[in-house]
Amino acid sequence: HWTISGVSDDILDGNKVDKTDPTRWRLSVKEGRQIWRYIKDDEKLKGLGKQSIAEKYFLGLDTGLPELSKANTPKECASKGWSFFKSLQLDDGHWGCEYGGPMFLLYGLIIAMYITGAPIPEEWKIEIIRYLSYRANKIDGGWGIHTEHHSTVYGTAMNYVILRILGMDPDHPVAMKSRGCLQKLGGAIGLPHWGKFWLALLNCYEWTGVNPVPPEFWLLPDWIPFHPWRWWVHLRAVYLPMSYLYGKKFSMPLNDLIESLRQELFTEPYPTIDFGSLRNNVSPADLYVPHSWILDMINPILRFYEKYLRPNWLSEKASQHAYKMIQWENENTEYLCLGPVNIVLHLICAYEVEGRESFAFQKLHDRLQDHLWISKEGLMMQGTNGVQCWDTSFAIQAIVEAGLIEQEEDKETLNRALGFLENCQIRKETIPNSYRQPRLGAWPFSTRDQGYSVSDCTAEAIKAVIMLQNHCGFKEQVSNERLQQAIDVILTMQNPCGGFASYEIVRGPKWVELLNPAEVFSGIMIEFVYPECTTAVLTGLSLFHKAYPDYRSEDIKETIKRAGVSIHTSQRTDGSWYGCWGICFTYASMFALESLASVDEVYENSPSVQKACKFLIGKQMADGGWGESYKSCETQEWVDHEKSQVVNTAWVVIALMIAEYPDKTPIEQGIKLIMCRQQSNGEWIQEGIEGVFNKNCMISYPNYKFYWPIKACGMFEKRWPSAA
Ligand code: LAN
Repeated sequence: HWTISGVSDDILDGNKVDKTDPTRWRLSVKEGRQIWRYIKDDEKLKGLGKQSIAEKYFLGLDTGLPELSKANTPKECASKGWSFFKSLQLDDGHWGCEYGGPMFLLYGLIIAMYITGAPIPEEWKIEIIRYLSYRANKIDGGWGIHTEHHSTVYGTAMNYVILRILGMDPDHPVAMKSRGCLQKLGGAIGLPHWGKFWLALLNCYEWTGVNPVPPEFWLLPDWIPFHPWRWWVHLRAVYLPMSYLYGKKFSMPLNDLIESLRQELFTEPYPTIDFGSLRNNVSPADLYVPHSWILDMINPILRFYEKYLRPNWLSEKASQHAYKMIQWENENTEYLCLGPVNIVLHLICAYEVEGRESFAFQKLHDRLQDHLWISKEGLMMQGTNGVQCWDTSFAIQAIVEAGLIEQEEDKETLNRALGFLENCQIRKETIPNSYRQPRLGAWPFSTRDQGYSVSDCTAEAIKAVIMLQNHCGFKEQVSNERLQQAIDVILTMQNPCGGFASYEIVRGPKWVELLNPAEVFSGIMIEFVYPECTTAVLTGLSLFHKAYPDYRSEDIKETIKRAGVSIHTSQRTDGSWYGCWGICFTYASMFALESLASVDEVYENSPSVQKACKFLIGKQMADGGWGESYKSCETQEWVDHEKSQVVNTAWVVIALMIAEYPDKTPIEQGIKLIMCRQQSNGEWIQEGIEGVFNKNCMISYPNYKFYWPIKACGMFEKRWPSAA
């Protein structure tokens, strides 16, 4: 028996939805593992004591931090920002955040739990309903592929399904409004591939209407240029359990709710729908990457094979092989899996093959909560199991570069952050032959358990470690030998063109992208060389080389040289760089200019730096700031945000300073904007979303609004000290 205090929240036009008592949520962290628990028991709650400042902040409660006077100088602004941000550090030394944005993650969790009969905790139900209700678009009640997107069939149909599984009545105003939106968009027949696939698992769509995902691809010889081992890790990881379930044509048994959903999701009666003719039918509101003609040719061939040629033994063999690889992925990631999409598919596979009582099912089930985060708007599923390592590396670098290590307390904070990075470094190889990049010594994006090496995450962590241990005299926690291991991994990751991709070297030819079946994501089939990854590696290697000139000196110099070439070739004619992981030109251009400066290319001596600065200066807004819309990522051309953004402004200001842009005025104007947006307790308020993947889906980096402005102000102060 437990209480739902706040009782209800007003959402949209006075509609009420339940909420839990925010003071009962507690975040526990261990080695980066973040688990939010709802404490129902009063005694236990008392035993746990008061909520921390961080917990209160994340839940939108009053943190009780003092109101300070407005900062008068960039230095004051940086220190005030730091004193706020410092108080959000978690017990194990890292910084956490809600890693939201994508609106296509929760449905996998809820459908998978529903199919497998895993009980969904009451507090999850309440808070997920609240989150979705808050996040519904005000105009039409639907959802897009991410939180700032227009309503699409994918977002609306799948999130509607969640509401219904979690027990929302179809006559509830929130459900009615979103259903109205779905009907207007033409109903669930316009879903992209993944949506159709998941509804087929739920028995709300016929398998005849889903384009093939044959497990047999895994049995092809490795030399085939489009063999799945050559695909981008994320597509590969999602395709694997999908192909298993597709091979089995798995569907849950029909029940009343499913019968009812079959009526609610479509505009025509379910039995009259000709699913076979709808495989390629995707609503215009959703479609981002239309099929290539090659894909449209291959799909019917695959269907023909399935229907008339496929021997049973072969599909059985393929399924078994796929399941073996699913087990490898489970073990390689301590059952966390690469991300939120494949873990929930793995759960269904483990249920199908080994049953609910099995070790695999239990372990995966336990790891679901690693992907959840509670905010003031409710419970969401995150893009990964967190941003632990990435945020902590940047936080350290920002504080060092802002010159903010002044008191003993700062040292302690950073010492704990360094300890966290030490803990995060990957120290074990994967199961042999599991198609993985060597990872010993690398750093991941989130936690060591997740265990996927990423080129730029490794480079940023190396930078943070060197700054503290070698430049600021911190006690060594990461040994030289282990730093060298990290360098060794990075050196395995350079591509022939000199650039770096995200998790692995590029394994397949570019034309494989023509097989992209996803319809809503671009650049998903294979790894590409990304300017941000290349620049991070270049800066990391330069810093390492200066600190350890004797270690693999020739290899490093050569790698740096070739990376430099790649950065120059990826510069666009207008002088900017297109950002693949942050929004957008401001993000990539900052990293690019930082890396060029690390090899002594600055405004004075480099025409490409001059061009880049000119580009950035040309985008300054009347209030002195910079603001870039997420539409830049979609259209690949600069689109102004309607308002200047603190984070974009910080990126540009940092870029201009690192590039040694000669005119102080625009930089100072940017700094003033950052200062005037700071709140009296030292924080900055969340503005537009900051990150992106696959060109079409945005994702938030809430800690960017802290460490980038702090770094910008601190760097400004170092260059132009304010009069004491
Ligand atoms: C991320 C987050 C971090 C990001 C950076 C380190 C910033 C980047 O420089 C390299 C790529 C990487 C690691 C990255 C890749 C794609 C991710 C994992 C994400 C954007 C977070 C979520 C996204 C993942 C693909 C979401 C699930 C969706 C699918 C289409 C499978």
